[in-house]
This record gives sequence, C-alpha cells and structure tokens, in this order.
Amino acid sequence: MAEAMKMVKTELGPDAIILHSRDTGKGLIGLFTGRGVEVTAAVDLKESRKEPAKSKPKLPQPGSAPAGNTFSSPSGNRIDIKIDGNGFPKGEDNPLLALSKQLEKDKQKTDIPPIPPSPSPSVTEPPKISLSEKRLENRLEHLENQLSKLTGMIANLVPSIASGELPSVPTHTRALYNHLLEQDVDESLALSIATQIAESTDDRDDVWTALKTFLLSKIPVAPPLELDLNAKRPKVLMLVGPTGVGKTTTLAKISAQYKFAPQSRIRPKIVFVTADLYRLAAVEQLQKYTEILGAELEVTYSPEEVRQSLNKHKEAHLILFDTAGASQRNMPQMTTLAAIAQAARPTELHLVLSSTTKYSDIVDIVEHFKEIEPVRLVFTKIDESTTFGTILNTVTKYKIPISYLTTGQNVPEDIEIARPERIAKLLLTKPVVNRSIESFNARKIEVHDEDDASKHTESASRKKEVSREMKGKQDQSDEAKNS
Ligand SMILES: Nc1nc2c(ncn2[C@@H]2O[C@H](COP(=O)(O)OP(=O)(O)OP(=O)(O)O)[C@@H](O)[C@H]2O)c(=O)[nH]1
Ligand SMILES: [Mg+2]
Repeated sequence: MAEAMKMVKTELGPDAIILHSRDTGKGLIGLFTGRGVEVTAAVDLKESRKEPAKSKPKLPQPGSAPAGNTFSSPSGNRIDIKIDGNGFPKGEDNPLLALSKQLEKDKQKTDIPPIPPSPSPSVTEPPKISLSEKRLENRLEHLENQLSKLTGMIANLVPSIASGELPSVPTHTRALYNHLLEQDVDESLALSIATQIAESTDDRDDVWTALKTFLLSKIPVAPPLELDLNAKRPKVLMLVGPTGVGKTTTLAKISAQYKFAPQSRIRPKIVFVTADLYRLAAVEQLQKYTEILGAELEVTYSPEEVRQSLNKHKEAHLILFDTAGASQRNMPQMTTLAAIAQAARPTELHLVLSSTTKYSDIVDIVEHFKEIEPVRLVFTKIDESTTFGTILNTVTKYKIPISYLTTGQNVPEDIEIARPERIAKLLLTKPVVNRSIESFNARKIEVHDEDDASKHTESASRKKEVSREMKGKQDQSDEAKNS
C-alpha cells in the first residue's frame, strides 16, 4: 500500500488523495508475484494547477481497466484516476466536499476584513478647515476672551472672597466703585467711598460730582514752606526717601521756585546741604544744580558736620537738605538717616515717594520712614504713572499732607504745588494704559486750565523766566569751566 501511495504521489503530484483501495490478490505477470492492490485516487485540480505534478500520468492500458479511469503502475498496482468527478461519492460521503467546507470555515475564521484605501494626505496642501470647524474656532476664541475678563474681575475681588464677604455696592454707585478699583484705589476704601456717596445722593448722574466733592475734601495738601526774610535762623527743608525716586531733582526744582519767586524783590539766600555719604556722583549732580542756581553747597559726612554746616549758614534764608536714598529695609542706612535728620532739625521733612510704586510697597516705605517723622509727602513721576489710587490710599491711611507733585525730568519746570483739584482730576480720569505722550500733555493742560486761569498764566510765565535764567546760568557755568 505504501508503494501504491508513492506511485500515486509520483503520478498525480503531492496533492493527490486516496479515495478508495482494494486488495486484488494478484501481482503483475512476469514482473512481480504476490498480492496486488487497486487504488482509486484523485487530485484537487485547483491545487494541482498551482503545483503541477512533476510527470504526466501515463495513458491507461487497453483492457486492463475501464477506459479512461484506470491504468497500471509499473509495479503492477492499478491506480484509478477520477478526473471528471463522475465516480465520486455523493453528499456527506464526498471527502472533497467535506474538505472544501472545512477549508471555507477556516478561511472565514482567519480572514481579516480588507481595509478600504484611505486618501493619503497631501504634503504640500494645508488641511482644509470646514465651515463648522471655523465656527468652533471663533467660539473658542470668544470664550477665551470672556474667561480672561472674568479672571480680571475675580482678581479684583480676591481680598473680599478671602474674607468670605462679597462687597455689596449700591447699584447706582457700582460704576463709580469699579472706576475707583481701576484707579488702584484700595478695595475697602473704594467700597467705603461708593457707600458714602450712595447715601448722599440717589441720582445716578450726580454720583460723579459727589465723588469730586468728596475727593476735594479728603485730599490733604500743604502750601510751600513760607520764608521770613527777616528771620534770625534759616528754614530747613529736608528731603528723604527711597533710592532713585527723584529727591535731588525735586530739590533743584524747589530751589528754583524760591529763587525766582516773582512776588519777592529780594532773592532769598539758599544753601544746599547734602548728606549723601555714599556716592560722589550724587554730590557732583547737586554741585551742577547749585552752580546753575548760584547757590552754595555744603557736603557733610556726619551728624556733627551737619550741625557745623547749619551754624555756618545762620544768615541764609533757606537750607535745602538732600539725603542719600535709603532702602527702608536697610537698617544701618535708616539709622544713619535718622541721626542726620536729628542733627539737622528740619523745619519740614518731606518724604519723597514715586507715584509709580505699588501701594503695598508705599505702605512698607512709610511705615519705616515714619520713625523720622515726615510732615509732608511729595509724589514724583506723575507723568510715568497710569493710575493714582495709591496717592489717595496713602493720604487716607497716614493723613500726611502732600506738598508737591513732579511731572517730568525737566528742571525747574516739571513741578507743581499740590492742589486737591489736580489730584481729584487725576483720580477721576479713566486710566489709559499705553496712552500717548500727546494725550498726557493734553490732560495736563486741561487740568491746569480747569480752575484758576490767572494763576496758571502767572505760573507759566514765571516758569519760563526761571527756565531762561537756568539756561543762562548753565551757559555761564560752561563758559567758566572752559576758560
Ligand atoms: N519721569 C520723571 N522722571 C523724574 C522725575 N523726577 C525725577 N526723575 C528722574 O528720576 C531719576 C532719579 O532722580 P534723582 O533726583 O537722582 O533721584 P534721587 O532720589 O535723588 O536718587 P538717589 O539720590 O540715588 O536716591 C533721574 O533720571 C530724574 O531725572 C519726574 O517727576 N518724572
Ligand atoms: Mg539724589
């Protein structure tokens, strides 16, 4: 039987299947003796097309078997080859049918559904955004803007939220309250003002006038130090404050105000004293101003030298005392400053603050400087600030009157004697971030023109006169240096 299998494979190829076998009991005459085997085999035509048999089946021998179906192998074994399927067992007995069914089942199990070809994205063309995507994008942008507005509002309310109380601002002063917050007025102060004004008037249109009246009554100012030309001792005006706020520049501006006061025929004798122990450049800066103003300068290095200088200039009308900028957190500097102030015994000690400093830092500064008892506040750099709530917060908390505002770097022009109208106007103006220089100057003129036009004209012509004189002195000083 094994030999018959071998013959079948040789004749029909490796895919041949034995369909039926029968023992014939006789061998082929003359070649073999013993028992013969009749085998019926078949081949799957599909499979055999793929892998054809190495050799063609031999033609059947006449008379040995039904024509076309059986032929004899060289070994004498007969092999039936059914090629048309007519003799195949039908139905369930058909092993090919069973096999094909089994194969079909297996195929279904392992078949992976074909992936439809997807259009490959173009490298050069940008992805197309549909109309609905565009709408979604716009909506997201809108939401983002809303969110940032809300964040800003919440930031303003944080102190109230932290304390667990939301401010209950009367409806008709709500806009006023928000305006004060925008001006960096302290939240509790803004609420108190809004409530007081709401109580004073029910009319929404009157609240702004009421606010102006309120501010005018709440902003303390003090007139410039008065000089007595017949006095036996000079008046001493001392400026103290943090570094770089504009003390020296302001002192030069103040000196020009006295030096060129139009109402006085006798020009007061002014002496500058500096106790800036730390920097040569600071002394040089002051020296330049005193040369221009035709004043004397004393440089002192200890409280004792301060006393000696003041004794030396008993006949002066005004001593303008400049000090080194001191950091309120630097204790040795603050102690030295206190010793200098004690020795100078100033008639007026002015604390110089920059209006650009944030309120929490201003509080820290005033808390430390109040040890040396300032009686006036000077707010510098008004031109560089966008909000003015800090001024209101500071004077409300410390009740120290303001003497001067400074509005630029120009000496002597950029200084104003503090007036409540001017400060109220600054507070009533809507803060404009990134405002142009032109709009600032326009606002400045508007404020000046606001109340007393004659005073303004007088002060403008005086400033021009001082400016001319300062320039003349500058030229003289330059000529003297060159010759
Ligand atoms: N924009 C503007 N700048 C000012 C004003 N006042 C002073 N400055 C400038 O601020 C800078 C510092 O001015 P100083 O007068 O040297 O300040 P200081 O307080 O004496 O400084 P220290 O002695 O170093 O503590 C200078 O560039 C001034 O021109 C002002 O009102 N507005
Ligand atoms: Mg200085």
